[in-house]
Order: sequence, then C-alpha cells, then structure tokens
Amino acid sequence: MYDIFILLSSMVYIHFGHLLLSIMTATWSMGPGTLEVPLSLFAKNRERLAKKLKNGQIVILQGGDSINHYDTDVEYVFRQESYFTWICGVREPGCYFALDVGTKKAYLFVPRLPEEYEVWMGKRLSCENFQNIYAVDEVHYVDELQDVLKQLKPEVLLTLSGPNTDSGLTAKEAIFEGINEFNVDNETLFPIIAELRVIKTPEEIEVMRYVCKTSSDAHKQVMLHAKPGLLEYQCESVFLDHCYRVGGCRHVSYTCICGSGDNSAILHYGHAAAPNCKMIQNGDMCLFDMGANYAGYAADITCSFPANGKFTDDQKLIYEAVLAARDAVFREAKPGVKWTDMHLTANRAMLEHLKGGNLLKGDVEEMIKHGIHGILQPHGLGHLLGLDVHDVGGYLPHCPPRPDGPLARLRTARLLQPGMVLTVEPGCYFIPKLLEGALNNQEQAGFFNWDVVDKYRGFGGVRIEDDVLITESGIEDLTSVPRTVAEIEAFMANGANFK
Ligand SMILES: [Mn+2]
Repeated sequence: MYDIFILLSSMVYIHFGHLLLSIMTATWSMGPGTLEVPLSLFAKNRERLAKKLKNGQIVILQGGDSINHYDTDVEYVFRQESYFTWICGVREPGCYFALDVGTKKAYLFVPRLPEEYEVWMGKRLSCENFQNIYAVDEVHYVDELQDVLKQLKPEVLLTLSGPNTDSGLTAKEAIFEGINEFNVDNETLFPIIAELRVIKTPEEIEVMRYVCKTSSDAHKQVMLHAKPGLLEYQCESVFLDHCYRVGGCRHVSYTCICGSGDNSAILHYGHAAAPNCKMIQNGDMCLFDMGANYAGYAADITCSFPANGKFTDDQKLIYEAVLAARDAVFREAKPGVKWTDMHLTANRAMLEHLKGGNLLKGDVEEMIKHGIHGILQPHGLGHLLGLDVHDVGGYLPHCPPRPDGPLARLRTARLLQPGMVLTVEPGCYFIPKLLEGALNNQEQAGFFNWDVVDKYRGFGGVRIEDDVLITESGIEDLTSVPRTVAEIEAFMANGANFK
C-alpha cells in the first residue's frame, strides 16, 4: 500500500522506515526520474476554496473506499475519489478530510487499523507520519471525527453533493456517525469546488504537462512498435509499460482504445466484449486513444496512423480532413470563444476538406443544417480534462446549458477561460449504422458521393486528440507526438515496419 516515495528537496531529512520526509518542501513522486509534485499544490486548492467560503463553515469530504471483486477478498487497485485528491492529495482509502474555513486549518482523519494489518500489509503509519506525508495541520482517527468537529463548534458543515453531468451519477456525500448532530448544508459546496477544478493552477498545470508528456512518449513508442501481424493489445501493452516503467504512472485514466481497421470506427472499442484483440492487418489504420494518470491527473491522447507506416491516398484524405479540423481549432481557440463554436469550426474545416476530396458535395453550411457533421463525427469536439478524464464543471448552474440537436453530445458549452485544460479531438468515422441512416434519409443522402463513400466501407475512422491549455492569448498544446502525414511517416520509418 505504501509503495510510494516521499522525496525531499530540503537539506534536512528525517527517516521513517523507507519513507524520507522533508520538513521544508514536501513533495510526492514515484521515485527517481518521475515528477515531484509539491504538496503545496493541494494547500493552494484549499486556500482557493476557503476564499470562496465563510467563517463558521467547515468543509467535510469523505474519500474513496477500497472495493472488493464481488464476494472475494481480492481488492481492485485503489483509486482515490477526485474531489478528495483535489483537496488533500491523500492516496489511502477510508479517510475523511475537514477544512475549517475560519482558521484555514486542514484536518485529516485516517482509519484506525488493527494490529494484524502489520502482518499482511506492513507497518501502520502513525498520525504524525500522516501529518508529515500530507502536510496537513492535524491528523486524527476516523472514530474521533465527531468529537474533533464538535470541539471546532462549526455553524454549519458543508458536504459535497451534486450531479456529474457526464455520468448522471452523484458525488458521494460525506456521512459519519453523529453527523445528525450538526447543521449540514449539502448545496453550497458543490458548484464552488467544481468551478475551482475547471481552472487549473500553475502547480496543477505542471502535473498535467508531465502526464501529457509521458503519454505522448508512450504513444511514440507504440508507433515505433506497431506493425501488421501484431495483436492490438500488444500495442496497448507497450503504452502501459512505458507509462508505468518510465513515467511512474500506475494507472491509465480510462480503458485503452486500440482499434485497427474497421474497429477504429468503434468509438469506445476496447471494452470487455471487444478487448483490443484483433490482429492488425497490412493496410489498416490504427486509432489508439490512451492516456496515463499521475498523482490523479489525467491525459487523454489519440494518435491515428497507418499500421504499415505509409499512408495511402484514401487514408491521407481522411487523416488530413481531421487534421484540418484540429488546426482550425488551434488557430481560433482563445479566452472568450464558445466551445460550441469551436465544435462547428472543426466540423466546417473537415467537411470542406472532404468536399475537396470528392467524398461530399454541396454547400458546407447546408451540410451542417442537415446534420452531415453528426454522421461523420457523432461525438463532441472535446471536453474538460483534469483529475477526471471527462472533468467536472461542464454544465454548472452559471454556465450555458447543454445545446439541442447534434451539439447535445458536447460535454460542455462554456466560454473558454485561461487555465482551462481541454481535449481537442475531431474525428471522421465510417460507422455502418450511421451511413445506412444517411443513405436512407432523403435530406442527407444527396450530400454524399456514394461511389467514393463505398471505398471507405471497412476503413474505420481517424481521430486526432490533443490536450491543450487555454492561455491568455490562445492555446498551449501539452501533447507532443508526430501529427502531419510527413511527420508520422518519417517517425515510423525508424520503427518495426522498416527494420
Ligand atoms: Mn477524450
């Protein structure tokens, strides 16, 4: 459980078994060569939160619990709940956290573990150990939570309750024995903390830079390794290996999508019924959507490339149409711009390019009026990214509501602001179900040159996904992989296909 190094930048070290703790500037990392995340990142989040709240309020959050596989005694590798990570960075299950707004003091409550724990799991950490590891003001056991809070005499406890607009699920509200004896408000906190999560601090951006760089490097390793004859999961494995072995990323942020050939048009390929197990064929396009996770922060990157390292003219047409969409967004995205407008900017650029390639015909604005963009790219342009891969804050009460029609799939309709991190992920897919619908729809069928479309049956699709930071004047791309046809071909020429 404590397979994690606490490393120090200070000259003064205190040794606690294998843990090294600093009294000066505590950081967390996965060891030499991995990013040292300053614990001040979490302290700053608490400071930002306290500024939005009032004296007399105490924030109380409950962390994640470890989950067993069904009725067995085998546990899933623990992943902390994201709001809990945001406020304190604590990595162990079964904890609570309290922030007293008046005094700005941070309280961590940890489970009181049985003695037998030491037989199976190793030494139990003392409250003092936890205090040093997480740089909080006080640490108590969970069974002392009620008493400690009572002594603080809060006017009100703020708990977290609100909808996740991507999943439809609700954040788990803190509950503990004796909570009824307090005045509890479960409405104030959620919109405030979710909004704070939307705008990343410089400290958070550093972590996101690292996880995006690690994921980009892992994608590049996959591109060098990929060749016809491999199974898709062998490429997935190269990605996972690089992220973990080199980058110290124990988790990926979501199930790896490694589609080749017609599987690249299956938007959430890689699930249990389609576990990345097709053999990659010569002539296939690969669409690999994979992102690592470090200190809780997610990357979400997609690379599309020909399995044999050389684009055919047909592959190039689709790839460059998607690249045109991405480049158009890169040119126009900046603070104040509506995300819905960026979605349409991407669609227009892609449709224009496909029209130039004779796959579509007619006026691009008419195509959009008739929903052709939604046939070829049924998903949104991109989403907020942070501690969750589909990060929170997309549709908070003060934000534009979810649009109707083809833009309804967008996970946010917000205006861009500096400090937001989003994915830009235009795509073009030949999804049999949707093409069939368009062919049978009198208003849509006329925009397609069906003899050209027929060449693309079984082609699959292309997606290009970058993770970008909105800056004061535009964007900074946190992703760093070969993107143009020339760049991809030159890069892959050093790989398995050409050895
Ligand atoms: Mn994404």
